Amino acid sequence: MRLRFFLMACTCLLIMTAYASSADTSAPITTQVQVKGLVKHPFACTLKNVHLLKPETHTNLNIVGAKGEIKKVFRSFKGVSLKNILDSAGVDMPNPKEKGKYYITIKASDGYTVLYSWNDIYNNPTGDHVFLVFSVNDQPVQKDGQFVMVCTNDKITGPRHVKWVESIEVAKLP
Ligand SMILES: Nc1nc2c(c(=O)[nH]1)N[C@H]1C(S)=C(S)[C@@H](COP(=O)(O)O)O[C@H]1N2
Ligand SMILES: [Mo]
Repeated sequence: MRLRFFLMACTCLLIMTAYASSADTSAPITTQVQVKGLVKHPFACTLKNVHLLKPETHTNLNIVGAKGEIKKVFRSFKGVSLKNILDSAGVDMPNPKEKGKYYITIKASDGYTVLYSWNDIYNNPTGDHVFLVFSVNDQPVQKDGQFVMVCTNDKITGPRHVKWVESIEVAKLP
């Protein structure tokens, strides 16, 4: 009887461990964000130097899924604006007539990718609403981190909420 109980307990434990690992779909934590592509000064953004990029604190942002469901609540968050990041790197645009061809891709370590056009960031209110976030609700971003990006004026904020950001790249259409 004791043996049967022991074997049953072992089976339970095994199933639980298997379930826990299959439910863990998180991508590798990234410790730096490469700012690269068509920029004059490529650099790696880290928790050590992010403070040089004028961090801002904002409150009350919900991460909302496609069906309108609230997935996460940011009562407060700290981040640096994508525009400040791009200004530090210096977008390399020899011919300003081609500004409409420039875009910025935000890539995550699981392959998830989001883009902004140069005009979204520099010629539209959206440029004041896109942040590389390193702290949420007074805690460093850990499980989804160390950096996530958000666009706070999106109606549906989920799709352009990027977890595990690993690069910000400026590119240009042919
Ligand atoms: N790196 C990465 N970021 C991602 C995703 C993803 O699969 N990978 N899913 C997106 C989607 S579809 C939504 S709705 C939001 C909210 O997801 P969360 O509840 O997992 O934070 O994250 C977005 N960010
Ligand atoms: Mo989603």
